[in-house]
Amino acid sequence: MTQKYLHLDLDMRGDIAVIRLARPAKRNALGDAQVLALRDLFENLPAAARAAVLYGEGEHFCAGLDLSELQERDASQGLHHSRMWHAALDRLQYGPVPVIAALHGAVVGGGLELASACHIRVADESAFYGLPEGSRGIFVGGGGAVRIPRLIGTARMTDMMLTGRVYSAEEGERIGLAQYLVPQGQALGKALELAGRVAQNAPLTNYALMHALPRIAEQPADQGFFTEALMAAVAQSAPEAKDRVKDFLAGKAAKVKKA
Ligand code: 1HE
Repeated sequence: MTQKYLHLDLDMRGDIAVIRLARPAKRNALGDAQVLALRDLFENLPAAARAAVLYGEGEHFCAGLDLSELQERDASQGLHHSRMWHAALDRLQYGPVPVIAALHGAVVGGGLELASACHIRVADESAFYGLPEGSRGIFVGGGGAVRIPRLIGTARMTDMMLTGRVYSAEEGERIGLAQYLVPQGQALGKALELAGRVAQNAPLTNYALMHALPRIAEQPADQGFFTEALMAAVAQSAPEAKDRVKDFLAGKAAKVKKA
């Protein structure tokens, strides 16, 4: 089943929602209509979805904001435009299922902001990361100022924007922009493999990782420990958790193996 949005499509492969940025002629640049389509798509993911994969058609993941739409905007429109991006990427990050980004080619500007809102990033060797906003006389507006320093630190983001520094795929994996680095052409396959594994987790575990963990990580330690205890109590009380633990004790579940 494929659902078409503007320059965006959604294909259910079993319980994995595979989402494609589909505007290769413009390097998957995101205009307002696509940002709203992304918001709608994540608000209306099919109930059968247990995990999602996001990738870009063509040579690049995403060239960021559609610069052709930027020209005539005043300050108030700019504010609302940024808040629209926030709303859309918030739906993705705090949606119903974990999202795994498969990255290749340009992951720049708003493209990096989009990737940063995903829960796991898999990059192939062709990927490169930049924040050209600095040299275009603008600032990030899609949540990058919040999410990117949490991945790589404020100093590295400042350097990227001040100097136009571009990180390679290898560097990106080393500094924390992507958790996985794979040979060219293999990012989508790896992302689908990981999504298959994520989809087998207890739904409440995935929920806790998406919705509780980032909030706990931002809390003062004392409050964080308390929220963690509440989340742990809720998760372990689910019948599915009890069954999974029983299976392990009965020798029926996989052991943790050396990497
Ligand atoms: C675009 C865009 C775009 C390409 N908006 N049209 N992002 C940027 O500053 C990145 C700008 N793009 C690039 O640096 C390069 O295009 C790429 C490195 C991504 C790809 O290079 P390449 O050689 O494969 O493609 P190209 O020939 O540069 O572009 C192909 C077409 O896509 C061309 O249009 P055409 O009609 O001449 O064929 C380009 O104009 C078009 N194109 N990128 C509009 N971004 C929430 S705030 C976020 C703020 C930002 O994201 S600012 C950073 C914007």
